[in-house]
Amino acid sequence: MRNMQMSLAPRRAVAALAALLLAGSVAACGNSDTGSEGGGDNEKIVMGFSQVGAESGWRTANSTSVKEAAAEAGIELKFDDAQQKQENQIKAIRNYIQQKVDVIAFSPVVESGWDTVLKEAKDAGIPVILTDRAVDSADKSLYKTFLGSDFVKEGRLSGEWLVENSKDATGDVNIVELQGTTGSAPANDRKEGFAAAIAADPKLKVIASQSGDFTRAGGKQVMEQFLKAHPKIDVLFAHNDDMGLGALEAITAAGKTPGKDITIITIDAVKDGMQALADGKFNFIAECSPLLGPQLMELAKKVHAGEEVPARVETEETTFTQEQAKAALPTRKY
Ligand code: GYE
Repeated sequence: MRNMQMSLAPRRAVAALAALLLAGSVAACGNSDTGSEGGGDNEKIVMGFSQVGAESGWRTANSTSVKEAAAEAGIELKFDDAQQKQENQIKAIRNYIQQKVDVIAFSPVVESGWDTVLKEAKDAGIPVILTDRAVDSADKSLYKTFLGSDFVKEGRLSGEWLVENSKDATGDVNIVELQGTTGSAPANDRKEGFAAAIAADPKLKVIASQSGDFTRAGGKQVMEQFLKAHPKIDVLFAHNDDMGLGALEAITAAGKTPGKDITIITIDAVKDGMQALADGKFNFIAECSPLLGPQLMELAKKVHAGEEVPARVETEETTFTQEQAKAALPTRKY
């Protein structure tokens, strides 16, 4: 661990001096003390990263992005897959604290229950960056920044599309909802944003809403139950592509045509989801970008150098219709 107490002004002065020396000759190379204390490049930043799991295509793309960006940025990455369990994440974070890593980054599987371990990191002087998902801790000093999407907006955009495309429908429009992992920020927020948007039209009714845990298997299984319990389902709103893809199997097996008999709205826009959209099986996707790695590494460097970072860094995203998916697919990276 480097000395993080050093104030910015002397560090800048040292950096400027080092630059001068480097410009003139190779003299600066000999002075390793100056290099390391000045936040120089000869000591690698060590990041401990606790990932949620490998539950979806989004998650796989996110893990790849983090690993690639760390290598690119010259950051040594310790990576742990928590298999969707909060206790595993807490264990991993405690390990990182013990190992005295420079920065801890993690994507919290659920929103609550983090205060104790975050306090431990803070007391150890290790900055924490939240990536992808948020925590509900009242004490915002427990982490430096939160990098990720606006999940409420994703839900709202999904709902607004449905309002717009249900204008001509007569009678009730029955919606079933496949929620993400119970207690997770994206499940809570997408549900909230969607509900707020569809409130604009009283004929839009959520008749069933249950967690499919963000997995294909979960989506398939819960959709089977929905189809058995409800003879008239007009719309499926799935909190991610993978659950929507799992649900496709259940819908087809029930003798219905996805995208026609049942309108399907999902979130993420990973390749398989975009393919389903282009093929006419999905009807609309609100994008959620998993490519957070480069921004995360940049924030880690700044936080490690003691620089100020914004409390919230939002990902830029769009939405896709079937036609837009066809156009975007050939150049889609994930
Ligand atoms: O939408 C889903 C994944 O936290 C934004 O987690 C992420 C969500 C993503 O399992 O596919």
